[in-house]
Amino acid sequence: HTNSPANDEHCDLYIESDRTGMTVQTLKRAFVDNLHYIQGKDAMFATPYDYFMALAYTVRDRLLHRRIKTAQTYFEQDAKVVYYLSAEFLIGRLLLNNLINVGLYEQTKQAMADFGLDLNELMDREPEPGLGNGGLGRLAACFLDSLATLEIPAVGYGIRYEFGIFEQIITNGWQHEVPDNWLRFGNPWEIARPDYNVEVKFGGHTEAYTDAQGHYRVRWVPSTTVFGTPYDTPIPGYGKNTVNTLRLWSARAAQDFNLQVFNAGDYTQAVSEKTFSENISKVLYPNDNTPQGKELRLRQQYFFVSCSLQDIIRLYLRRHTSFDAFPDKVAIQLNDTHPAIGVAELMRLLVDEYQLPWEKAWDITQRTFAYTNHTLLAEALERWSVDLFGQLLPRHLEIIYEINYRFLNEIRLRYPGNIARLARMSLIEEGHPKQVRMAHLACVGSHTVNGVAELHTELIKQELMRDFYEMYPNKFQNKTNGITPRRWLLISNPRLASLITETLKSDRWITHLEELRGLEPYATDPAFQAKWQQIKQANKERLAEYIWRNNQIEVDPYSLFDIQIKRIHEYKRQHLAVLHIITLYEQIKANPNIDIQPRTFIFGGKAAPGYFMAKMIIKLINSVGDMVNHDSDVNGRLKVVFLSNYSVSLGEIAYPAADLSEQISTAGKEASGTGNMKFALNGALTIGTLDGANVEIRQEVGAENFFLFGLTAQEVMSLKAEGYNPREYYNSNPMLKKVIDSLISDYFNPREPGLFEPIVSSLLNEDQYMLLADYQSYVDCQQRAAQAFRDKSHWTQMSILNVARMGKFSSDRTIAEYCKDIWHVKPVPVSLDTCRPAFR
Ligand code: HBZ
Repeated sequence: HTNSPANDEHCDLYIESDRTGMTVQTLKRAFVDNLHYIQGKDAMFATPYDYFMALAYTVRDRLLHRRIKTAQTYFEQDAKVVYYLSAEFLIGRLLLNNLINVGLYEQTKQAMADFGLDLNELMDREPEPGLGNGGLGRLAACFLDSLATLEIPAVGYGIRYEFGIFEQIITNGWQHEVPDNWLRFGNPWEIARPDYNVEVKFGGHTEAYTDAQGHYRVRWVPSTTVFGTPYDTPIPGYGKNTVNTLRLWSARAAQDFNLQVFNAGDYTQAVSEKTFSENISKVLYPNDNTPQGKELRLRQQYFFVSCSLQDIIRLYLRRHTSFDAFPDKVAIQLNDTHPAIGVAELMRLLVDEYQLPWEKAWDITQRTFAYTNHTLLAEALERWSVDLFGQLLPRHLEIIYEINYRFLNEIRLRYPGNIARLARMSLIEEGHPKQVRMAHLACVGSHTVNGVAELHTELIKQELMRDFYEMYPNKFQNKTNGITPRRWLLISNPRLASLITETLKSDRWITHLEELRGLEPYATDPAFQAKWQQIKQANKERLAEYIWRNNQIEVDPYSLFDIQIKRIHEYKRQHLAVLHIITLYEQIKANPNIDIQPRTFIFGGKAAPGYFMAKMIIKLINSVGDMVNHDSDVNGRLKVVFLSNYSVSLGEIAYPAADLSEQISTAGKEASGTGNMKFALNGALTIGTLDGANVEIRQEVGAENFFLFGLTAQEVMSLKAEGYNPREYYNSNPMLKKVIDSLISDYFNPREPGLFEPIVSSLLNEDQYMLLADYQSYVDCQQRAAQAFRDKSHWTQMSILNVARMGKFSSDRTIAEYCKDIWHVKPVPVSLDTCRPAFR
C-alpha cells in the first residue's frame, strides 16, 4: 500500500495498490485479477479478446484514480471549465494512447511479455470508435488530448452513437456500406451514469400565462420526453495527473412501455414507441460538408445539447446560488453549428425554467458561447426549415424569433434604411421554404467566432460573414488548427520519435513541439539522413505489407509513396490526382521506354452514401488502377491502390509511410485540413494549393521545401466572376484532351460503356472546382516532385526540415490560444498526494 498514509482507512488513497500500482509486478497481479473476476476466465479458456479486456480494465483503474483526484481538485478550486460541444469525437483506439499518456507503456509491455502475450496483438483487438466523419471529429479528439495535457478543466459533450461511421467495403470498385456495430463486445473504457439521467422534451405547443408576480411568461407543453444517459470516458493528459471526461449521451425511452397503449392491447405499438425514442442516438449521419435536413438529425442535435446544458447547469449550481458568475465559470465552445441550438436552449432554460429577465439571460448566453466555423462551402451551411423546427421545438422557434427581432432592430439602428442588409443578416431566410440559419444564430449568440486557418478566417470576414464582421469586427478571431503530437508522432511513428528524442537528447518535444527545431542542424548530416531514410523505408514496408494483405497488390517499397487519404469530395479533387495518373500512363503508352519515377498512388476515404459523384470517383480510382496495375507496358512502375475503410487506425499506418502528401483542394474551399499536418509531421513533403493551413505549413517549412501549384483563392474567385469555361482548357491542351478523351472512350471501363460520363460532363460543362484550370500546373509540379525524389539526399534534407519546422501545428499551441483569447481559463494542476475522505 505505497499510496496510503498510515492508519486512515477512510481516505480514498487507501486503495489497494493492485488498482493504482505502476510496476510490472502489480500490473501482472491486476491483469490476472481482472481476467478472473471481470472476464471470468483463466488461461485455459481466455481468448485474445479476454486479454484485451482484462488489460483495458487494468489501465482504466489507474485512470479512474486520477479522474477522481482531478474532479476533486476542480471542485475545490471552483475552477472555470471548458465545455466542448461536438456532434462528433473521432478518438481512435484508446489502449496504447492511454498506456502512453499515463506512463504505463514499458511496464505493461513487459508484464504481457512475462505472460507470453504480445501487447501489439492485444491492441489490435480493440474496435475503433468511429464517432465522427473526418477532420471536424478528429480535431475534437486532438483538442481533448491537448486540454488534458495542458491541465485545463474540460469536458467533451457529444452523442454515444450505437453505430458509428459505416464500414466501407469495396466490391468491383464500388463502395458499399456495412453498419458499424462497434459496441457489440462491450466498451471497457466507458462508465454509464444512469444517476445523472436528464429529461429532454420534444414537440407539443406553447402557452402564455401570467405568473404570481404578474409577469407575462410562456410555458412549453411538449408532446414527448426521452431520457439521456451519460457515458463517461476518461481522457488522460500526457505525463500529467489530469484526467478529464468525454461525456457522451445515449437516448433511453422515458418509460419502457407506454402503459396506456399497452393496456389497450397494442403491445407492438408500445414497443415501437420505445424504439422510436431510442433511435435518437442510434447512428452517426455519414455526411461531411453537406448536411442532410432530416428531422432525426435535428432531434440528435437538440438531444445532446439539451442534456449537456442541463448537466452544465446542475454542476454550476452545486457551487452557486445565482447565475451571475455563470460566464466566469463556464465556457461553451460550439464545434460548428451542429450544437448551435444551444443558444436558444440556454435562453429557454434561463428565462422559462429559472425565470431570469430576457436581457440578463441574453447577456449570460452571449458571454458563455463561442462558435468555430469549419466550412466556407455555401451548401454545407446548416439551415432548418421553419416548419420542421416549429413542430419539433416550438418554444425554441419563438425564442429564435425574439432574438432575431431584437437583432434586426440593432441592425436598423446601425444601418438605417438598409433593407437588403436586414434580409442578408436575418436569422431567418425568407425563401421557400423559410429556413433558420444556424450559422447566424451561432454568431449572434456568441462572444467570439473563429475560423480554423488564417486564410479561412480572412474569407469568413471578407466573404462568408462580411456583414457580421463589419458590425462586430472584434468578434472574429483566427485559431489555426493543430494535431496532437502524441497520437500523430509518438504513437504512430515510434521509430522516428525515438530518433528525435535520441538526437535532441530530450523528449520535451512531445509537449513542446517547437523544440523539433533542434533537428535543423542535422538536416544535411549524412549519418543522420541515413537513419532518417531507414525509418521511412521501414514504415513504407509496413504499409506495403498492409496493402498486400488487404488488396493483394504488390507494391515496390522503394517507389515514391504518393498518398491522398481524406473524405472523398469533389472540392478535395481526388479526381485531379486521377487525371495526373492517366497522364503518366499515357506517357508510358506513347513511349514504353520512358524514364519515369516509379510511384505508388495510395488513396483512402469514405464517400457519403448519398453522394453520387463521390462514389463515382472511388469507382474511377479503382478502374484506372485495375488497368494501370496490370498493363505490361507499365511493368510495375506505377501502382494505384485504394485502401478500403479509411480510419484513424489506418491513418496511423499510412501517414508515417508517405513520401508525398496530396493536399490539392481548390483554393478557398478547404477550411484548414489537418491530414496535411499529420503527413508533414511524419516527414512527407506536400504537393498542394494555397488553401487552408497549407498556406501556413508552407510559410513554416519554407517555400523551397513545399511543392506549390494552382490558382490562389483570389484567382479562383476572379476567374469564376469573369466566366470560367473549362472547355477552353480542354481544347487548348492536347495532353489534357487526351486524358479526358480516354475517359470518354471507355478505355478504363470497356465492359461498362458510358460509366464515367457523369464525371466527364461535370468537368467539361461546369467544373465547379476548376480541375481543368489547375491541371497543367499540377502535372508540372508533380514532375518537379518526381525529379526531386531522385536526389535522395536532398529529398531527405527537405523531409527533415519539414519535421523540424512543424512545431506550430501542435494542437497544444492551438488550445493554448483558445484558452488565452477565447475561454480565459488557466491550468489547474492535479496532485495524487492529497488525501480526502471517501465518504461524507
Ligand atoms: O473540419 C473539416 C474541414 O473540411 C477541414 O478543412 C478542417 O480541417 C476540419 C477541422 O477544422 N470539416 C469537417 O470535417 N466537417 C464534417 O465532418 C461535417 C460533418 C457533419 C456535417 C457537416 C460537416 O453536417
